[in-house]
Amino acid sequence: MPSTIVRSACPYDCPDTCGILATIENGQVIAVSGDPDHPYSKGTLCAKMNNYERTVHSPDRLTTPLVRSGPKGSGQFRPISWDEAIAMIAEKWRGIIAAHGAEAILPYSYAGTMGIIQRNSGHSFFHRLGASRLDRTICSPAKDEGWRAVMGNTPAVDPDSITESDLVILWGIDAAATSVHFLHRAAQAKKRGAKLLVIDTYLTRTAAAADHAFLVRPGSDGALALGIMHILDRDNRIDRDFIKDNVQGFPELASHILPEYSPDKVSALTGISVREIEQLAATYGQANAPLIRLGSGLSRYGNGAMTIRTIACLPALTGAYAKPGGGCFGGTATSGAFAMNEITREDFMARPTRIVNMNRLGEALNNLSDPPVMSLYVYHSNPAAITPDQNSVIKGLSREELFTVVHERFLTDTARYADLVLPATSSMEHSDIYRSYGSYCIQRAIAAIPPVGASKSNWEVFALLAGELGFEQSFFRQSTDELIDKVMSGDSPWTNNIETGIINSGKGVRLTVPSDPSRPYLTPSGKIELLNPTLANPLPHYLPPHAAEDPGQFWLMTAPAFYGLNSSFFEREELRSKQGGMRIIINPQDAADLGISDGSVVTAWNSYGEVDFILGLSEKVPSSIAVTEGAWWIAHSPGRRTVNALTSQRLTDMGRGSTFYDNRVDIRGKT
Ligand SMILES: Nc1nc2c(c(=O)[nH]1)N[C@H]1C(S)=C(S)[C@@H](COP(=O)(O)OP(=O)(O)OC[C@H]3O[C@@H](n4cnc5c(=O)[nH]c(N)nc54)[C@H](O)[C@@H]3O)O[C@H]1N2
Ligand SMILES: Nc1nc2c(c(=O)[nH]1)N[C@H]1C(S)=C(S)[C@@H](COP(=O)(O)OP(=O)(O)OC[C@H]3O[C@@H](n4cnc5c(=O)[nH]c(N)nc54)[C@H](O)[C@@H]3O)O[C@H]1N2
Ligand SMILES: [Mo]
Repeated sequence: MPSTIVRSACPYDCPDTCGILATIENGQVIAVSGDPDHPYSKGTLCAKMNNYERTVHSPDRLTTPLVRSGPKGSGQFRPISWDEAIAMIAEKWRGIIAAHGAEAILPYSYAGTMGIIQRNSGHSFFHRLGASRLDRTICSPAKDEGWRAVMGNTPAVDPDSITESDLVILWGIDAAATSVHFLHRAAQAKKRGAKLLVIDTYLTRTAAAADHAFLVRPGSDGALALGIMHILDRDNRIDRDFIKDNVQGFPELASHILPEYSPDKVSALTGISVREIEQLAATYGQANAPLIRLGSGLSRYGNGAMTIRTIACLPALTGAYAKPGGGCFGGTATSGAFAMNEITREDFMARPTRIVNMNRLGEALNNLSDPPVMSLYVYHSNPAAITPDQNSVIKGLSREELFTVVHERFLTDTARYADLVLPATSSMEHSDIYRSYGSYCIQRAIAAIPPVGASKSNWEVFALLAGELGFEQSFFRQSTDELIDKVMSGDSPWTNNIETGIINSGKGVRLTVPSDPSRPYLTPSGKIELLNPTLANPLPHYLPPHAAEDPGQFWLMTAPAFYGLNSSFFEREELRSKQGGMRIIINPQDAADLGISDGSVVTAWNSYGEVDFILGLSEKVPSSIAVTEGAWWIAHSPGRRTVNALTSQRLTDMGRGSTFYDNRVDIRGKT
């Protein structure tokens, strides 16, 4: 049979949401490449997606429902049919609901697929069931709250405006790993003569592409931003006309806060020399259209929202927000473009049910009462690997009386603890509509091949469960494509001038960001709010991170892997070996002081747990920092735990977010 090319979208949780072209032969994906017609990714893919067919047709794909036949966590299962699996879930849940109420059932999902339908397809079902709700705050809610504190609902600039930037600062983002198409644009800007700076805690791959990298002490970026603002004010590099018309609270910030943040004090807080702070402030102050690209790393601390809030104030001082190519880009928020209520169906809830913070799953499984969590339904997420405080999560998953269902493509660390495993389709096997958080593009994708084995999509499983439980709403009898049509049917200025035919053709298209030139800042005051009277701290100031007071020689950077994405892609042996195994990387001098050597197995530990890693040494990592990249699976780790056994359930200052980077550890040779 001749091969065909099918247009599709990358489903993973990455800001780029690339357009892909899949070559299909005999109902199998045999190759993928970048779609040159995609307006943002323009024909290139990352190192992980280049061989997506190896994930789709991996010999390790789950192909049939499995029921546990050994102790929890043993990974021993036997196959059963879908009919038996669905009947078993319905029967167990009926019993749990009768004994404890439906809130004893907890869904757990995040971003295995970013497609709007498959990602959100459990919401309507669990609302109708009356289950506990999950507060999905593991990624970057503190970043959103920090931005909102200053800019309200002001949309981010189009990342393509970078063509007009004369200074680009990649702040807390390893763009080479996590947003490679933005890095391409930044590198082009540099070629044109723009300056490219990186602010991070160690010299990442991204730092290698920059003119200069500033290495801060973890969690101290807010102080750095205040120090820059202090110098801009001191040196009169402030755009007073812009401030007068567009900014609320500069006089208060300048008189009450900035005087405290002298270069000396900021140097002591950040670990950056006074000379470098002066140099950074001067470079920023002299730039015409400086663009800050904010990552999420620096928001995953106890002070994360305040850090982002403080940095978001910076472009207001020089008027950079009004300059094409200037400002601050943290990510795009496009839910306004879609009729999201058509899929979430809050109205199916008989009453508002309990909300459980996903970062505190360990606490919820072990300690919640009234009712306790008696069943966990996990879909497109791998909490045993990616959720903080792994020991607590695994203790909870080990509870004999907990009925755990995991809907997955692979037998992940979480699936190993399931009572029932359901096989999931990959994005090649179901249709969906994709949006992006790093650009303003959307794309509709069709199923390019039949399901692998007996796998089913998220939506198909919820539709089956709704049928088995006798849910009366005809909503649950719709197809994925009908749902996509409904979500796209709204009358929205974002989509009104895109032809439906173009969206339905599967091409990536750009949304139109609604804007009103007479009201550029969508805050309550209509101005950029350096002073936000609705907050407990009306003015930004420096807050220390949680771990400032913790013991431990090293601050642990739980960074993204270049060859992995959270715990995804670790099914691919070639990517694991390119990543160099599950390593922890420290400065050679620190290793010499501890008497531990390159390539040996070491144990990192703190009050939450102990994890074995292969030791790596690099001058790119400053003293007292330890870097580990990727959320590895326990099966591929040198010990019995992975990175999140060292992270905590503590939350951010606003947004109830995760604090993955806010930890310290000690390291010793493995005994
Ligand atoms: N290859 C790859 N791509 C990914 C992912 C992945 O795991 N791998 N994950 C995806 C997901 S879910 C997300 S949310 C995005 C996240 O991508 P980003 O927005 O880039 O955020 P992070 O990757 O969390 O953190 C990026 C950087 O923050 C740095 N950092 C940590 N603490 C501090 C600090 O205190 N100050 C400063 N200045 N820097 C600090 C880290 O060293 C790291 O280099 O990427 C997505 N893309
Ligand atoms: N140490 C540390 N931990 C982190 C982070 C970090 O930087 N450091 N990053 C955090 C962040 S930002 C995030 S967003 C979270 C992400 O956490 P998760 O959203 O849990 O992401 P993944 O680890 O990629 O796991 C997704 C799972 O979904 C499965 N899957 C894919 N498609 C489908 C589908 O269509 N249906 C079903 N049922 N399953 C599917 C995949 O096989 C995979 O096992 O991790 C967080 N954890
Ligand atoms: Mo994320």
